Order: sequence, then C-alpha cells, then structure tokens
Amino acid sequence: MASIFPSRRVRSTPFTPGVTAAGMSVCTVYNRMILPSVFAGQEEDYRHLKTHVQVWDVACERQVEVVGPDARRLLDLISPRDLDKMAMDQCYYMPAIDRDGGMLNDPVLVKLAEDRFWISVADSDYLQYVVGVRDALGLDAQVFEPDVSPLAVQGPKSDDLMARVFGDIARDIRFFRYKRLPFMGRELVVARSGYSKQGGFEIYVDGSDIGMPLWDALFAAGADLNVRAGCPSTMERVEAGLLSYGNDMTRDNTPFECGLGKFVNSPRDYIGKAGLLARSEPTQQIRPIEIMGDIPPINFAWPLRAGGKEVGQVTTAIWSPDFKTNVAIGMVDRAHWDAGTALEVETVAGPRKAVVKDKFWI
Ligand code: THG
Repeated sequence: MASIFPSRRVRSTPFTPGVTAAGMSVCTVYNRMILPSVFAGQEEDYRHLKTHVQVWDVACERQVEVVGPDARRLLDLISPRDLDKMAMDQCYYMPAIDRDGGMLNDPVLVKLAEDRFWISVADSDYLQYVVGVRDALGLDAQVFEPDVSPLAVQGPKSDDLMARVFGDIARDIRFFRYKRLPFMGRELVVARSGYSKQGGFEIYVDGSDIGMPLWDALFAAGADLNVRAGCPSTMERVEAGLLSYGNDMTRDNTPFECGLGKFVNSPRDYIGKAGLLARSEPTQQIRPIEIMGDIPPINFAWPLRAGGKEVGQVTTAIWSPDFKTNVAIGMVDRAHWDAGTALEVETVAGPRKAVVKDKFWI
C-alpha cells in the first residue's frame, strides 16, 4: 500500500515527531488527523499493552469546546444522557444522536465548569452539528475546537508511570473522573479513562507546544517500566467490546441497537427524544461473535447468514492471541442474537462458521 501524501488537510499531531521516532509502521486517519495503528506488530503491540505500559497519540480524539451562558442548555438539547448528577470532575460516555435517534457520534463528555464542557469526539464531524443546533436556536455559547490533544497512558503499569511524572496524586483519580495536575507550569486535565480495558489515563494536553516535552518526560520516567509507544489495539478492544463509530455503528443505528441504552436516561426534552424512544425495542443489536478458521483483514461489513438468509453483519473481526480464536463484533437480528446461535459469515475469503457469544471476552 502507498503512504499518505503530506498535506495540511491530513493533520499531524503534537506527538507526530514522537510516534515517528518510535517506529510507527501503519497509521490511519481519524477526524482528519493521523492516528497510529501499528508499531512493532499488531500482536507484539497487544502483548506489550497487556503486560507493561504504553503512551498513545490519540490527539485525533478532538475536543468540541462548548462554553458560555447557554452551554449547559445546548448540552441538555443534544444529550440523551442525564447530566444533572454529573460532577465537576466527571467524564460521561454519551451517545450523540439526530432527531430520529440515529447515532452521530459516541463521544466522551468532560465537564470543566458549570458553563464549560469538552465533547471528546469519535470520527465524525460532530462539531458542525453542535454549531448547527446553536445557530438555529440562537444560543449564547461558543463552540470551537481548542488546541487540546489527548495523550493516553494505558496498560497495567500506568499508575506507576503517571505517579513518576505527576506525583502519587495521580493514583487517586477515580474511573471517569479527572484531576487538574501541573506540568511545565500548566494545569492539565488528567482523567482515568481510555480506549482499552488494561487500565490507564488520558492527559488532555492543553497547548501543542508542551506535547513533545510531556511525551519525552513519560519516556524518560518509564524506561525501567518498559514504556513504549502504542495505539488503540483492535485485538484488545474487540475482546473488550469497545465500539468504534463508523465501524461498529453508524447513523443507521440507535444507541439501543449498540447496547448503549443505559446511557439514554435524560428526563429533558432533548432533540430526538421521541424518535429515539420510539425505537427503544431494537430489532437488531450488537453482539460478540466468534468466527472459526482463518480470516482475512476486514474493511467492509461481512454479511451474517442463517439458513442462507442475511441476518446481520460482522463489523470488526480479528485474531485474538489470548483466546486463540477470531473475536468479532456484529449487528445481529433479534431472531438470531441469542448466545449459542450458530451462523455463517461471508468473509472476502469465503464463508466461515460463527457463533453468537454470551459476553465479550474481557
Ligand atoms: N477517550 C476520549 N475520547 C474519545 C475516545 C476515548 N473519543 C472517541 C472515542 N474514544 C469515543 N468512543 C468511546 C468508546 C468507549 C469508551 C470511550 C469512548 C469507553 N467505554 C467504557 C466501556 O464501554 O466499558 C466505559 C463506559 C462507561 O462506563 O462510561 O471507555 O477513548 N477522551
């Protein structure tokens, strides 16, 4: 495959010199920004993530900042999740929907002040939707993309590495909460969160200029912890059932179909509430799927069949070194979604036997 032609349209990140020097061998584009995909090798990266600690350039998780007198009103209009109990130091996984309940994004919402939020978006132009709602209603809030780039520290030794750079106080951060911790004279939002189930943190690096200094500080402090550059691992995130917008769900799906119904609890009259609640009994839903035999890489949805009839699609599939089988995420029709149901998946390399699992692997 060819490499990416350099241009201003495909953005580098504050950490690009770091990931380049660390041997990024494959990358993708996410929110029009470079996202590393592989360093030493998919399986080696996965094993290292589960054993040591990695630093991830996830600057492509861009922030949509909403600030001003009507910031909370704007959030209440677009959030199906009840924000009333959201604490000042809290992060919420939040389905973002249109008026019909179709998923537009699945961001992490960060509450910075009563009148100031970051929407940490997945790969879609959600900022434009938020601007559209604000402008249609004439709300008094600014909506923009600040110079803030998340850097994730993930893996079982994350607490040890973070304590060395930010002090033992980092160990006290609770899941999906954050503290403001100083680095080079700036207060950075440091949350216990991240796109893996190996434990870890996300540092919202406020100002590109301190990106490489922070990168270098983490690597200098973690040499004996075997810290390495890493990136979200498809193997690990499918084992964990972490969803990828654009892969596992699109605007064609509701949060209920994605198993995100527990995040639909706002008592308010948000945009799309009626449309969404009318679809609260889904006829298809995301399921863990095991696939037998050798499978090729997946770059489009593979049809799932039962008795020759299409009953869903596999949206992500990959070999799991730990479970020694192919793990997958699929969208499956109700009549076939029970655990234990035998299906056939039409891969590009031919049909394979598959089975619906009762839960994800980790
Ligand atoms: N971190 C931040 N921003 C992000 C992502 C992230 N933006 C893009 C993308 N990832 C958004 N998607 C997800 C998907 C899953 C999770 C976070 C963001 C996640 N889910 C946990 C789970 O499903 O077990 C926890 C959910 C919960 O209990 O609240 O972490 O990774 N900053």
